[in-house]
Amino acid sequence: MNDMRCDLLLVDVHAATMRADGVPYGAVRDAAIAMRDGAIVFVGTRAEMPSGLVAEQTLEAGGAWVTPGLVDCHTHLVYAGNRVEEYERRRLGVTYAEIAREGGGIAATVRATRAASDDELATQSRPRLQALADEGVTTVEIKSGYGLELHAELAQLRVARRIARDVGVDVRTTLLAAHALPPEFADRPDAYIDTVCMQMIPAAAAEGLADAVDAYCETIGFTPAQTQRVFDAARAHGLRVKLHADQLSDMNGGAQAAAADALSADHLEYTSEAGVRAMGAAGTVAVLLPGAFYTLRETKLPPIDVMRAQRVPMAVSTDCNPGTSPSTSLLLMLNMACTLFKLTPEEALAGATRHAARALGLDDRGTIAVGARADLVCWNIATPAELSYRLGGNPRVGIIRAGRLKRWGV
Ligand code: DI6
Ligand code: FE
Repeated sequence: MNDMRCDLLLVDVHAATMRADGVPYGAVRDAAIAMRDGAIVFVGTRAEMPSGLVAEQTLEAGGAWVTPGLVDCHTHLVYAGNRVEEYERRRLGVTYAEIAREGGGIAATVRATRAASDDELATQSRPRLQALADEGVTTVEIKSGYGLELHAELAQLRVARRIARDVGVDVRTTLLAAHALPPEFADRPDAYIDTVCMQMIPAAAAEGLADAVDAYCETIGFTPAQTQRVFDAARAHGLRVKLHADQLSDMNGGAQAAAADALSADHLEYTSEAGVRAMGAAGTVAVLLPGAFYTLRETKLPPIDVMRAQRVPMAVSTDCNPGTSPSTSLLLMLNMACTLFKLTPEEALAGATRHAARALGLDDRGTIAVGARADLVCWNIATPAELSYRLGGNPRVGIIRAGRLKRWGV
C-alpha cells in the first residue's frame, strides 16, 4: 500500500460503527479511524491499518468507545418562555387537549416567541442546543412552528441557523408553519393553510431557510386534507416533507406520509398496521419520541413489533419542546426508548445515528464508514449498551467534528 496521509488518527479505541453488517453495533474492537479533509478515510482494526499511514495528529483514546456523532432529528428547540404553569395544571388533572382548546399550550409559546427579539430568542434557545451538543449531538434538526406568521416563522429558522453556528453543530431546519392555528385565523383553518402554502412555504424556499416542511396532523391540529395541501405546496417548491403523525389518534398519518414520499413520520403511537406497512414499502423512517409519550402519560405504545416486521427504520429523538417534551438529553431518550418502547439498546443507538440521519435525508453520516463525514463521539463506557442503560449522566469524553478535535474532556 502506498503512503497515505491523514489529518487525524484515532487509536486505542473500540468503535461502534453502527454499520448494518451483522455484527452487533457494527463493533470493531481495538480500532483505528483515520480522517482527512473532514471525512473518514480508514476504519478497521489497528492491525489492519495501512502500514504507510502518516498522521498529522494521533489521538490515543484510552480504551474509550467511539460512535458516530449523534443526530437529534426532531426538535422544536427555538422558542421563548416556558410552560411550567401548564405543567403544574396538568399535574392537577387538566389535559393537554383541554389546555390547547383554552388558548394555552402551543398558543402560549407562540405569544412568547412572537414577542421576543431575534437576540432574545437566540439567547434563550442556545443553551438548549449547547446541552444537546455537550452530550454528543453533532447534527440537529430544528423546526419553526411557534411564529405562525411569515416573519416570526422565518425568524425562528434564522435563529436556528445562527445558534447552530455559535454552538458548532450541523443543523437542518424544518418549516412547521402548520403546527397550530394562530389566533388571527380562529375558526378559519383553511384560510391559514392558504397563507402557509401561498406565502410561507414559497418565502422559506426562496430564502433557502428551510430544508424540509412538516405539519401537525391531529384532531387538535390540521386535517389530512389540509396536511395534503401543505405537502403539495412543499413539493412544488422542491422541499421534502415530514409529518407529526398519529400521536393522539389514528389520522392515517403514517400512510399519508408514506404516500407523499416523506422523509419521516413522527410519533406514531396510534398508527395502524396498514400505515406501518405503507411506511415500510415507501422507506419512510419512523421517528419515535418517548419524551412526549412519557410527559403526556400516554399508554398506547407505537406499534414497534409491526415496524420491526416491516423493516421500518426507527429513529429516536428528543422532540425538545416546551409543552410535551422539555428535554435536552438524547441519551435519556435512548433509555426511555428501551424502557418504555422496548427497543433494544442497539436499536436505540441506531435510532440516534444511522436512522436519524436518514430521517433528515443525510446519507453522509450516521455510521462510521469510509467516505462518511468524520463526526465522532468518544465515550467513557465499557459497552455501547451503557449509552441507554443510564437514567441521566453523560459519559462523553471527546467530540470530533468534520475530522477536527472539537473538545476533549469535560
Ligand atoms: N410535537 C409538537 O409539535 C407538539 N407535540 C409534539 O410532540 C407539541 C408542541 C408544544 O406543546 O409546544
Ligand atoms: Fe414535535
